[in-house]
Amino acid sequence: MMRDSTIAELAQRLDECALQARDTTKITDEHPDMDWADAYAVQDALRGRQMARGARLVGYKAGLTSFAKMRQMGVDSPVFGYLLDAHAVSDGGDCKVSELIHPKVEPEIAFVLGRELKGPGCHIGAVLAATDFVLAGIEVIDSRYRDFKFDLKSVIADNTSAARFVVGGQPLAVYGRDLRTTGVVLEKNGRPVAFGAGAAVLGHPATAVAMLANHLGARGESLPAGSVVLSGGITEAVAVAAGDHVCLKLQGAGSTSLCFV
Ligand code: 0L1
Ligand code: MG
Repeated sequence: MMRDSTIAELAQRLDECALQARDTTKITDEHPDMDWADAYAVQDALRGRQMARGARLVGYKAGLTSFAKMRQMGVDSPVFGYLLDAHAVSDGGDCKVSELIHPKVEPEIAFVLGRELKGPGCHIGAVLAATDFVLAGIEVIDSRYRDFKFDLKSVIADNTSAARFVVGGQPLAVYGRDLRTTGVVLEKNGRPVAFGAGAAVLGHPATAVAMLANHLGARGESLPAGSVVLSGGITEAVAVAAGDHVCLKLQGAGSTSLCFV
């Protein structure tokens, strides 16, 4: 186990990198013995710092849930993080590139929960029963690590690269809908750049939400009613720069978009 002072120091470093839009080397370079509990302890300390400044927790995310993402990042299991009000961009709104290091976008199915979801023992059925509706979601990821080079423990500490997200305004009920075959098209500057369907995420995106609830349950936490949950990028992440307009179409749920300025 890492010392509390080391955890606090690492959280401070990652927090300052995000605030100042500057990168750092991955923390396992200096702490090769960091374990999974340490990694999530740094993430917790980071969240604690942000909430002490007044941020509000609005949701959670699962990351690296598709084979495309796992292959892109050279890792082999999902990771979990949190979403704050400061991460939210309004639908069609602007995202300032000067506040970020090297942003990329991912097409996601966002779950909005009508009921609390608490592990252990969550499965697809429990997730669908607790889900009010899903929305089209675009996650903007921005690793605080140089050149997006990290291992799983470093990326967990860095809140799984969470930076910004936007969701659409057309809710899609999950009852009677097969989210595995629900398609997405991600467009950059009016051109389609990535396509996929929900099954790209662990066979069914609700599986990612169940894994997240079970992960939180093991730590004494749950997914509260009203949470938004990003279930993971359906395709590889796409790099963006100032001037780009990104739009995601989710079959049956309209679209959502944002402009990088
Ligand atoms: O949401 C994600 O899939 C990102 C997880 C962290 C890895 C990355 O920065 O791509
Ligand atoms: Mg993501």
